Amino acid sequence: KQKSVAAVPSPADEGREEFRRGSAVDALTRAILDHLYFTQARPLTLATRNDWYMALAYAVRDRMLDDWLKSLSHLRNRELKIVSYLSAEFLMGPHLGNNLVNLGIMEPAREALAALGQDLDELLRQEEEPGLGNGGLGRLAACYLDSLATLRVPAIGYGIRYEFGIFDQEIRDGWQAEKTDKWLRLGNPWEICRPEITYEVKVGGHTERFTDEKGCVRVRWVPNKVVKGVAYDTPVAGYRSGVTDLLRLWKSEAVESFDFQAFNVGDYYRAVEAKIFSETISKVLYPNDEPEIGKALRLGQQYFFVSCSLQDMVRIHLLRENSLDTFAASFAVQLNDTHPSIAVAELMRLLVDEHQFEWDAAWQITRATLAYTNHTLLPEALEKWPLPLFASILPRHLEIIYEINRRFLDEVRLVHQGDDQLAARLSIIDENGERYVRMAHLASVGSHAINGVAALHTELLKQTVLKDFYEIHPELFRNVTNGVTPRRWMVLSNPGLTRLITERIGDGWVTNPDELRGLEPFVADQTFQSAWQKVKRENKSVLAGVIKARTGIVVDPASLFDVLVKRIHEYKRQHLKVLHIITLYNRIKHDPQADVTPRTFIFGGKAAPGYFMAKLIIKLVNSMGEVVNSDPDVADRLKVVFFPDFNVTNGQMVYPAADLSEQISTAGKEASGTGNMKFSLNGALTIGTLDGANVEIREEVGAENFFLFGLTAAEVSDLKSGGYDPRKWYGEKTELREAIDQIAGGLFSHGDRGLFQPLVEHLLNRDDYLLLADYQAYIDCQDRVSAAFRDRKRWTEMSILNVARMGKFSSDRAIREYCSDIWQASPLPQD
Ligand code: T68
Repeated sequence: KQKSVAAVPSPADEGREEFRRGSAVDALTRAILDHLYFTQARPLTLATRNDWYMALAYAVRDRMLDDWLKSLSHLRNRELKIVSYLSAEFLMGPHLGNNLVNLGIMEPAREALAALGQDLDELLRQEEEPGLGNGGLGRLAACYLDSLATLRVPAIGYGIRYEFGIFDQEIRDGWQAEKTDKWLRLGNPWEICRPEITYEVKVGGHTERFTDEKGCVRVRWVPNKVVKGVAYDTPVAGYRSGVTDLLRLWKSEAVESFDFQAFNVGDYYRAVEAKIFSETISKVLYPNDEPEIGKALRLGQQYFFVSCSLQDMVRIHLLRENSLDTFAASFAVQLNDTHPSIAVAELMRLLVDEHQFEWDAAWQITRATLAYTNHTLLPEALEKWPLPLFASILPRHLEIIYEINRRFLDEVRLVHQGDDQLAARLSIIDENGERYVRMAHLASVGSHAINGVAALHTELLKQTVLKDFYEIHPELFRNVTNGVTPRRWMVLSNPGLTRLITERIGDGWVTNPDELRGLEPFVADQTFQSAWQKVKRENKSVLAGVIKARTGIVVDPASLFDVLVKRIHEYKRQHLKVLHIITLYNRIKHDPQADVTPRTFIFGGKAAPGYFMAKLIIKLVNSMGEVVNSDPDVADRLKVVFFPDFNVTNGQMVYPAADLSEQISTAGKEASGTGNMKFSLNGALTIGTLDGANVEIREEVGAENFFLFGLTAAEVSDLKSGGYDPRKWYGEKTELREAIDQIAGGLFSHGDRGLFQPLVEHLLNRDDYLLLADYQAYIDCQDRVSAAFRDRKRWTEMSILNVARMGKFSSDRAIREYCSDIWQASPLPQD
């Protein structure tokens, strides 16, 4: 028992140390100066911009601590279920601005800094964003943490503290060049290292059977390596909710005793090798938005963070209760795609091998705890691990998976007697040719709920990749349409629009965006329309300035900003957009007086470093842009920009400045999309296919406020099964043929016919994503867009209605659905 320390003033005493907690300008000023001196060890005269940024960040973090420590103490409260979001990626974006918004201290902080001769916006730009994710999936995890904290749901996001996040993209001679992301270089003021919260994780080796003291046969895993995971905690503040949740990321290190034996016999290098192996695990994010098949390190990363996280949950649970029987009442664990799906076998291992549970009891707990979100239908993107590789890293888990599979298939065979095909299709082990562990099957068998991320996606999931699972267990399936946080994606990134909206309808919409409907009465209001246009115009001017600075290209803020930003992928069809631009270019070339609506085409997005076709598409955008931008006939009516290094920070500038949002994936391929929501929330109109969440966005904003084109998912699959021949379309559509011939003929490659040959060949001979079939519909729809943009009043009305009707796509709504339909988790009571 601790001695009473009542005589010592506790830092938690209310009223004390105002400068550590207060949000008034002078409290903040004192706090910043204090950190500059005592934390950064800088006198005013020598402080760099980074010192100021760090001092401010620490001052802000201090203001999160009371809520945070309160939340951490709630973790011990057995009444409360904790949501545990397991994700290999958390694409948090810069923390400072978001925390200022959520704590409600943006303006006092600005004033405090101004008094100190500092500009808040400059310090906001100083932060290197933690790019610990590839794209939508990682960003979704970040939006969900924001909503969990805002809704006062106790939650922990568990992931990996990659030393190097997603690479920085540069464009050299039109090609993507990757630069290592060194986000930790200048320090990270938001995280707190917890050197006492560490777990050991075994790797490799073999298993042994032994009889325990009670006479039961048990299994012991004898690894050939052990690594240590150390917790790094980052607070995630809710929007004025009084709750701060936890992002706990694991860094891998060598265990203290690393290869002591080798050390003793003087084998220094072997000892150091073991250390290097340990530290490699959390070294770098795989920069691929598709799984990396057969990469041992990737499987090692997945197991590493899952094992640390589950061990941590077991520890927390045992602080609450004395038995693991009730584990599922303490934690709802969500698997963000299959990347953490090894959790199924790991939780079984912890319960059966380490805590002596009977198999059936352990299985019941495991399934009651876990739930699985699927994010893709692309067959090539479904994770699977070659059996020999899997066995060499996780020998015990493979045995457990065999046992899970045996029991599962026995049940299947019992109900569907004689259907061996069905059992083979459902099996966790793929036995067609080389043998694999199918992670989506493991996740599905081990979960009590399986969800897709948009209505269409969930339906297709039930009809395609998880059809057999749906047929045997329809009750497991749910849809939870994705959402994004209005705090980062409106309040922080679009202060002009936020102010305008709030002036009219108050600020309730920030946590209850259905209130945006209150804007509808103003759609036709002249003053409101002008103010609306002015905000958009200012956002466009800001972006134009940044574009000029980063690319040297001058763009006109009065032109239609037509934006396509997302990872580069053939199914997302950036090259369909290229065909559109070339078509407009040709119309001008054929008739220089042609009446074209001036447009600025803005592309952005990273290509996986090993994805050749995606990189070639980037080169094509840039090469085509050079020709179009410099042609005197075009006379600046069309401008093409590739905005380098699209990330969260840049997204915050781009979405608010867009007039038109391009969501043009082949129907049935984009699981949901979340960029589509960010655009529309910021008043851009969408041109899109009936894919992913576009379907629901269109339903909400109204068909008349959405530019729809293209084949439906059903038409896509019919066309493909009827033997699709892209050459037929090429032969029939003159403008299309002209554009493709120009790419092939070297018009955009200084006469080099070889450069884009792979792309052209792909389009003419395979065209997996049906660009040619959708081309004419796209062009015709774009012509309607051009006409609509000329009617400013009508366009503005459509823009206002888009914002007013987007409430559904708040991540708060999505999190409420997860809480009630999947997690059975509830908010903390108000204190
Ligand atoms: C995206 N997936 C979906 N994956 O493509 C998108 N994958 O439609 C959806 O809106 C979003 O998830 C959120 O649900 C991804 O972003 C990855 O980034 C990824 C990374 C590694 C391995 C596989």
